[in-house]
Amino acid sequence: MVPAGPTFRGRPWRAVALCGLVLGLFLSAACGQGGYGAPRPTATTPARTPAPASTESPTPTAVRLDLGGYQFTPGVLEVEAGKKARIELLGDGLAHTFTIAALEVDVAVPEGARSQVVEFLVPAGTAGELKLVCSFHELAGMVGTVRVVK
Ligand SMILES: [Cu+2]
Repeated sequence: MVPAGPTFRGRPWRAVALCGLVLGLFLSAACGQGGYGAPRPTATTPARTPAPASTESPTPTAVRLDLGGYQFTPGVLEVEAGKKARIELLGDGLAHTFTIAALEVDVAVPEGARSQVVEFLVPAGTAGELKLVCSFHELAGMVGTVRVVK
C-alpha cells in the first residue's frame, strides 16, 4: 500500500493551476497585442491620394476618361513629363481603380461614382508608355496606356 500524503497529492494540482495561470496570462497578453479581433486589411487598399498639386503650374484642363464597359476610353492617355496631369474619370456605377504602378498612382473609384477628378504629377524624366490598369478588372481586359510626352 502506497501512502498518499497530502503533499504528494497536492503538487500535481498546484502545477496544473500554475499552468492555467501562466496560460491565461499568455493568452490575455497575446489578445492584447493582437488588436481587436478583426483582421487588419492588407496594405494594398487602392486609396492613395495623388501627389499634391504644385502651385507653380496652372490647373490643366482635365482629360476625360470613360470607365464604362470594362475598358478605358480612350485607351491611350497622353500626359506631359514634369507636369501635373488632370484626368476626369467618368464612372459607370461600378467600382474601379485608376492605377499606374510606374507613377505610384492608385486611385479607387467607388461604386456609384459618376465623375471623379484625379491629379498627379508626372515626374520630369519620365518617358515612354506606361501601363494603366483597373486592378479589379485587369484580367477582364480593363487596361490602357499612358503615353508620356515631353
Ligand atoms: Cu474596373
